[in-house]
Amino acid sequence: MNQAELTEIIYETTDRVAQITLNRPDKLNSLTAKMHEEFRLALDCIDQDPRIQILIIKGAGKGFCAGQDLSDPDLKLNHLGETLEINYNPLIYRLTTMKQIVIASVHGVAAGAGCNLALAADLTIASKSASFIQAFIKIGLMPDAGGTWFLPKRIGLQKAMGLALTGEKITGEQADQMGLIWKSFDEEILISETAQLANQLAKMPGLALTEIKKAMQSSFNRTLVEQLAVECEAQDRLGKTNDFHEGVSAFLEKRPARFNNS
Ligand code: LHQ
Repeated sequence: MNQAELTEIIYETTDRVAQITLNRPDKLNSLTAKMHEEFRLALDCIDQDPRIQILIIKGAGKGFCAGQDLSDPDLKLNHLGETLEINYNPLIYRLTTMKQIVIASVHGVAAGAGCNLALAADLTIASKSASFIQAFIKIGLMPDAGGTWFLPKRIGLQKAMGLALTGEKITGEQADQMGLIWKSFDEEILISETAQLANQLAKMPGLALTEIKKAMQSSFNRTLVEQLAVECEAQDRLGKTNDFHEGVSAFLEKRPARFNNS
């Protein structure tokens, strides 16, 4: 992909970590059809780059993302389902099923579909002062982009209903305490904590990270017996990897493991 083609996101890679920055700071990084198109191009690049193990998603400027750009001329107001089908649903599905671990790093506002984009990550981290808002009800809509799926599963039906029905804002610190996100940090250290988490995961055995993601993300539609069988098959695959043998050898030899994703 030619970086010059990108005007609404920034795509960067360093070693095993890719980063997508939503880049319309004047409009609180609200999502346009063009931004979705660029997002897809960046995800295609990640698919084609076997080195990438971690994806960070963040926002430029003062916030993460204010959801759909309500003034985007490409948005067909009488056909919202079409926009969801073409842009949002494939994006959310792709993030939750891609083999890389996705980290959303949220500062400032995450509202509407922007909030649910952040929740679609495998790990969502935020500044304590960030705002998570299911803003949809204020404009006569309901949560989309996976909101009605993520919220009850993470925080239970009552809190999910409360957030969706009232559109009440919660801070990053409250989201952390409710179990909506992984962790919250003081704003000054969010960037360094994001990098630290990404680098920590980038050094881990990638095949195992992917098996964890696949098993967890798909667990909700299975019984315990079915899930035990999924674990059995996946663990059997992992037991045959070089990384498992390296992990055990390193443990027995009391040295750090050197994983190579094979
Ligand atoms: C925006 C937006 C925005 C355009 C701030 N659009 N300009 C998906 C697909 C298909 C169908 C429909 O639904 C969906 C789901 C959705 O996501 S629907 C949209 C859900 N989002 C919202 O309703 C949030 C709307 N924004 C707000 O309520 C406020 O901007 C929040 C509370 C997010 C932030 O407030 P402030 O910090 O006071 O910032 P601001 O309002 O001054 O915004 C800064 C600028 O960004 C401003 O532009 P301007 O040119 O006036 O300086 C806003 O107009 C613009 N902006 N959100 N969603």
